[in-house]
Amino acid sequence: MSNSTVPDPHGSEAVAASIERRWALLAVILMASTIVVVVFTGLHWSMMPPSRVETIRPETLNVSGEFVESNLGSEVKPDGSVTVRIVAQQYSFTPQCLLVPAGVPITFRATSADVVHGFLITRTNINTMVEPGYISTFRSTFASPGDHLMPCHEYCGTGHQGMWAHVKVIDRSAFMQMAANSRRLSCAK
Ligand SMILES: [Cu+2]
Repeated sequence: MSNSTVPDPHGSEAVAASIERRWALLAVILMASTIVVVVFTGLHWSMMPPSRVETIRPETLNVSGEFVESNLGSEVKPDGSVTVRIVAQQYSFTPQCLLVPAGVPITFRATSADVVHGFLITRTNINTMVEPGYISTFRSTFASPGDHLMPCHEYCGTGHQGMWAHVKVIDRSAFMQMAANSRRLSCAK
């Protein structure tokens, strides 16, 4: 509100400048603290972006290839690790209940048959988007047996709030015994 030709008797220009400096400092502090939080949680929770991009045709998921229904669920690999394959669609996951062993490295492979979905597994750092046309892959190990929920966390339509699955982590030896009798495991009823 100052005029350069008329001296300001109330010193309002100086007041305005100091208030501006204060807000500028606040903005810098906000940005810096946001970056600190992102870096800290990224390192502390070992978050990482998908390590590679694999593509897949969503129209033919249920006809042929890795994500046909008979191939979904948990598979024990020759090296003893476990791969879990999941398909997300409006408004459910297949399988509805994932069965996995504790203390074994698990590779999750998930894709979508229609729109963008996502999921997280409660009380773990597992959290990914699931996009049509791409395979989301990540590895994790469950320390101990237990039950977890796996909700869709990416708004995917009117039935989104009802889209979730269970994850049942069981003892390693019990899991391996079941795996000996079954090609793909899940706890879906
Ligand atoms: Cu969804």
